[in-house]
Parts: sequence; structure tokens; C-alpha cells
Amino acid sequence: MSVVFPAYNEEGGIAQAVAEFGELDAVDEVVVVDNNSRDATACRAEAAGARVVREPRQGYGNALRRGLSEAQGEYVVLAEPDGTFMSKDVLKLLAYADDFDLVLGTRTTRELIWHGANMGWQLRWGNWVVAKLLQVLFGGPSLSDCGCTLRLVRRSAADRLLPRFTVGGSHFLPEMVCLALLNRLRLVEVPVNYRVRVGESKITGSLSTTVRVGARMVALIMRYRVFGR
Ligand SMILES: Nc1nc2c(ncn2[C@@H]2O[C@H](COP(=O)(O)OP(=O)(O)O)[C@@H](O)[C@H]2O)c(=O)[nH]1
Ligand SMILES: [Mg+2]
Repeated sequence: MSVVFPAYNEEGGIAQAVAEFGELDAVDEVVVVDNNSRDATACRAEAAGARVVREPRQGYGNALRRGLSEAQGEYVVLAEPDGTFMSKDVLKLLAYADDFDLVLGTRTTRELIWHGANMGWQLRWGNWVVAKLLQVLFGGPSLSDCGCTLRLVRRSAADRLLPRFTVGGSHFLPEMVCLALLNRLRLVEVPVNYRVRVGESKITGSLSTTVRVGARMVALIMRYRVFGR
């Protein structure tokens, strides 16, 4: 299994994240995709035992796409190195990996949203509404969180999706789900923990950025529904 961390100026949490996820017996490699960080992200990641690859094209989607293509494992787990996700939740994803091509985390279970985590009602409901739009338009499985990075994908499924991705920015996650459903991959959601972030949030930290990313997600989902690509 490979764990992929997209990283843009994450020096505050990267070493701890690499150590915590790398410690799991199931994990064979931790790949950090350094996306033009101007801080000590890359050297701290390397010192903590990660394989660091540098992706010059800026963007969350570009970083994850690069990580998916670099990862060597039979299973690839996408996560974030900012302290928000717990490594033990990888085992929940793994429990479904036999029966599904894609196992998505969902941060909607009240008991698993930690005190102080950046999951106010606007974000929670915004993620839910976009996920439901996707579910209804694609007649898909139950979906409740369109913005959760923590997810597991089989290598074979990643190889089918990689040449089809078009999004390099922050609205990448729903594209992965649209393409998976259009390609008849099997997917399921499981509840995961969501904790307080270490360092500065670059996507959902401000309301205006969040709304802009949400609008792009909706436009993307409509595009895939109408044109299928
Ligand atoms: N926003 C953003 N995040 C990036 C980029 N490249 C890599 N990332 C990483 O993508 C993850 C998601 O961003 P984050 O700031 O945590 O957004 P949040 O989870 O909504 O607070 C983090 O691990 C970032 O370091 C980029 O160009 N822009
Ligand atoms: Mg984050």
C-alpha cells in the first residue's frame, strides 16, 4: 500500500504525518508530492522517511494526480499531511478494499468530528449538497461528502482514471468520483475522523475560496452529466 500526501507549505505537520501513516503495518511507502513549497516541507518529509517527488504544476489536483501515478502500491491511499486525518482510519478503508475499487472517507459523522476541526455547518452542508447532487445525477451509491481527501483506490482503478483526469485545481475530488461512476467502478463511503488542522488551510480556510471551489465542483458535475467527459 502507498500513502500519498499532496503538500504545499506543510512544514508544520508533515513529519508527524509521514511517521504516523508510515508506521502502519499495511503501509509500504509514503509518497509526498511537494507542490512548490517555499518552506521546509520537502526536507522534513524526506527526513521522516517519505519518498518526495516534486510537482511543478501548482494545484491540489495536479499534486494528487502526480501522486497517483508515482505510487507503487496495489492500493493507493490519498490523504493530507496537515493532522486532520487519523492513520488508523486507513484500516477502515482497507476493510472494504476487497469489494470496492474506490473507498471514500466521509467526514459527516458527528462523533468523529473533533472539537475545533474546520467543519462548520456551512462546510458540512455544502459538502453534503454537492455530494447528493452527484449521487442523484449519476444514480450513484450513497454519497455525503464531496470534499474528503482520505480515500483508497486500487492501482488498476487508478490506472483507468489517470488518463481521463482534466482538473488540476481544488475541485479535483468530484472529478474522480464522476469518472469512477462513468467507468462503472464500484465505490463506497465510510465514516472517518476529522481533526484540527496544523498550519494554514489553503482551500476551506476562507468562505470565498470555499464557495468558489463549490461552484466549480457543481459546474464540473453538470459537465460530466451532460457531456459525459
Ligand atoms: N490549496 C492547495 N493545496 C495544495 C496545493 N498543492 C498541494 N496541496 C495540498 O492539498 C491539501 C489540501 O489543502 P488544505 O489547505 O489542507 O485544504 P483544506 O483541507 O480544505 O483545509 C494540503 O495537504 C495541501 O498542502 C495547492 O496548490 N493548493
Ligand atoms: Mg486539509
